[in-house]
Amino acid sequence: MKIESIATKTFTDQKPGTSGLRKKVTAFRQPHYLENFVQAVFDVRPDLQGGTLVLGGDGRFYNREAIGIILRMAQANGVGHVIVGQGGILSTPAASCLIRKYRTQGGLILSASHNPGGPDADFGIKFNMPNGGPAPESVTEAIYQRTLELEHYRICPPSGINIDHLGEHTLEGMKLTVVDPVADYAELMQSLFDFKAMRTLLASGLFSMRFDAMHAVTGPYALRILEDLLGAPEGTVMRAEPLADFGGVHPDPNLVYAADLVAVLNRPNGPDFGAASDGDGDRNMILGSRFFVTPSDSLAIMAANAHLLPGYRQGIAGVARSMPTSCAADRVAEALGIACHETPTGWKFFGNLLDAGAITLCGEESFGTGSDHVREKDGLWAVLFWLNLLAVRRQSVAEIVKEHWQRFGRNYYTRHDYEDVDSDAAGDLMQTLRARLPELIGQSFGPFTVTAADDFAYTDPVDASVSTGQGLRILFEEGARLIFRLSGTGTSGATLRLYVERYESDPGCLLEDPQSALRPLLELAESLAQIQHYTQRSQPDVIT
Ligand code: VG1
Ligand code: CO
Repeated sequence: MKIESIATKTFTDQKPGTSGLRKKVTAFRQPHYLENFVQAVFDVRPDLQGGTLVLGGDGRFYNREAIGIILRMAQANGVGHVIVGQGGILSTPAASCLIRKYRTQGGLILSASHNPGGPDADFGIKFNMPNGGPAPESVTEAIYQRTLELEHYRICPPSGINIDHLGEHTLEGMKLTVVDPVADYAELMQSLFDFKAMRTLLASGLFSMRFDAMHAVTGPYALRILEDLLGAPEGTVMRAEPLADFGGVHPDPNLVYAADLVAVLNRPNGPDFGAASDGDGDRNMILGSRFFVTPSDSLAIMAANAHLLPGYRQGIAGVARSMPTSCAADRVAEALGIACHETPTGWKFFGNLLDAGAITLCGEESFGTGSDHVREKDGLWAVLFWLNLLAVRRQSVAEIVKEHWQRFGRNYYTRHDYEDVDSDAAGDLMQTLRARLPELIGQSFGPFTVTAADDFAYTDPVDASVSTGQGLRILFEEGARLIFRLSGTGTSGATLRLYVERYESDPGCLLEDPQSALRPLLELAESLAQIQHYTQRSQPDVIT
């Protein structure tokens, strides 16, 4: 077998962020850039030699080219077997499913998730562990350190293999299996949810739904599961065809970027249930007729209702949420007598808790929910969870949420994003606020008294690893919170995220608009952090 050892140069910017390495396509296309990162992965994961690697991505621009390069490098690095999704397609949760099901040594997932795609937009790559989950910080750090010292990478000449052809291929020294990207995932979903009940609901004539795949990876998954297996009428899945540039839109399922879907759900006599997923299929947005379910509430409602669904009938062991996610799930956990863990932002922090059986469900405010069925957040899983719940409870989405608030109280919640802000200015804002935190404790601002203020740090209860600098928290009496964080997934400038929460238990005050219910806290955030001054913006770019 011909293996070339290519002399390379070092790039100093290959430190993975919240979810892998994300850069502009133009950065990835620099000579040796992708290759260096991939070689670093092979170097720090020696068990891939002779082992099996899962490979796929969300179909965005550069996906195919990158897969071609990675296959040649896998061959040169002695990987025994690669399982690749047909056409190079795998949603992030489907990749996690394959890694686990076939007991592989890990996977490489190509995606920049909800970031736009195309020649001038974003690309990304991340390594997932044998448990199917994103590599923990210790491993991403080792990969990064390796990129700083690497001098050569190994690659084989192109093999001419066609990844559109399903089945087994043999390359020199390596087996390659091209799999249907949907089949194993669809089978897993059928083991968790009551497909018969959902089919009956969809055939009842009393219910309709719409799913927006946003021209991203979930199109083929949603068509197969919702339209073929569950019998939803043709057209239920909109924007179903994956496109390399997602049709020019942000494949991010929120009220701003999925405005078309929102408009459909707001129509008189529109569908009863609406949902969308992101570029790589791990996020979800849940809508009812003229009704939006905040992701933090979605997690809490899932926890409170999981026992009604086949895959979770035995009850849930515990829940976890990322720190900025609202505390709605905590109240459910308390009522159920189970633990609620608070982790830093990013799915990689849930892995140990899931592996240890400490939690069954977990979620983030950023439109991510999931369970122990895989080790990634899972968009379509969340949609099926809700659909199954609607079939069991025979109530509307809004009724289920409002009943939940009546029982547990409501955690009013919003996130304001200031995108592509000057990096130094964003850093200054954070640094200035961080320095002020100690003096805030005990102070009152109108009705809000600060009980704690810190820079969030997390000690993993399973392996005792410590992660610091995970976001500035200002906590007030009676469950109000302000959180400031800088994004770790952006590719230009800095993105400041402000998360605002307030708990309300008065049954007469549960139906306000979150922006007005949170107005006093938003004003307090501005006065404490001088957001307008630092960002030079009078308003956030995105409100969710
Ligand atoms: C964002 C979200 C975070 C999520 C991450 C990856 O990170 O806030 O909750 O886990 O994206 O999601 P950040 O660092 O930009 O705030 V995805 O769908 O991009 O894999
Ligand atoms: Co995603």
